[in-house]
Amino acid sequence: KTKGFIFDLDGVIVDTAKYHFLAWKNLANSLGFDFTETQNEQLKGVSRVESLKKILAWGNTTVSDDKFQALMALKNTEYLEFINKMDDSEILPDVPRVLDYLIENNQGVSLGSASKNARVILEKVNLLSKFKTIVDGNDVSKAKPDPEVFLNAAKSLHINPEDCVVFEDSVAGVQAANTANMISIGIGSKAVLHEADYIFNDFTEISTDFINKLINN
Ligand code: G16
Ligand code: MG
Repeated sequence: KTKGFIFDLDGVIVDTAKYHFLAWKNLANSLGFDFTETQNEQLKGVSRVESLKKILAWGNTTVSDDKFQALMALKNTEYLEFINKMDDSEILPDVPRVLDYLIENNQGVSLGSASKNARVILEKVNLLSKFKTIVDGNDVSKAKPDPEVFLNAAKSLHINPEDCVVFEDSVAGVQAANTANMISIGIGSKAVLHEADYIFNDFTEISTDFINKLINN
């Protein structure tokens, strides 16, 4: 049977989550406040606009619409400086093994990311050709935990949501997958991702047996 396997990007395929954190932290510091790594969990998987809204609220700061746009642009410029230095050494462990296994077994492989920089990052790490379809921050209007991005990915693969599996590192993304009626697989810590159907620290813990069960269930 052909199932849909939808991969989140930041924090699942590559550890760009650390670059988002650094860039947002520098921005907050420049505005005169800071936020913690625990607060940062709430930014994962969330769109650029929603992230800045949360950060400004944490700092009890309000800005004009023009300033808001300027701050988003500033953050993205710094983020892109990190991205431009990336290469395939930054692909997270065993991601290529799982991607290649799914492709060899004729499964639908799609990207479902909130990032507007998704294509650039996949090109940098040489994984663009692995994905049959890509749905990213340029294609959706509602940020995770809204299921829009994953429902669009399922549609792009011509596979029913019930036959899709989502790999996610964020709370918002796991919630989006669950709302979309997909199997959610959390990549990261059990303490954070407890709403997921399955949780693994990383792809090295995902066996061929387990993937076969997902394909055949
Ligand atoms: C990612 C990150 C989020 C980030 C969002 C938008 O989503 O997890 O922290 O805010 O993309 O990114 P950009 O500013 O590059 O458009 P995902 O869904 O790939 O984890
Ligand atoms: Mg993510």
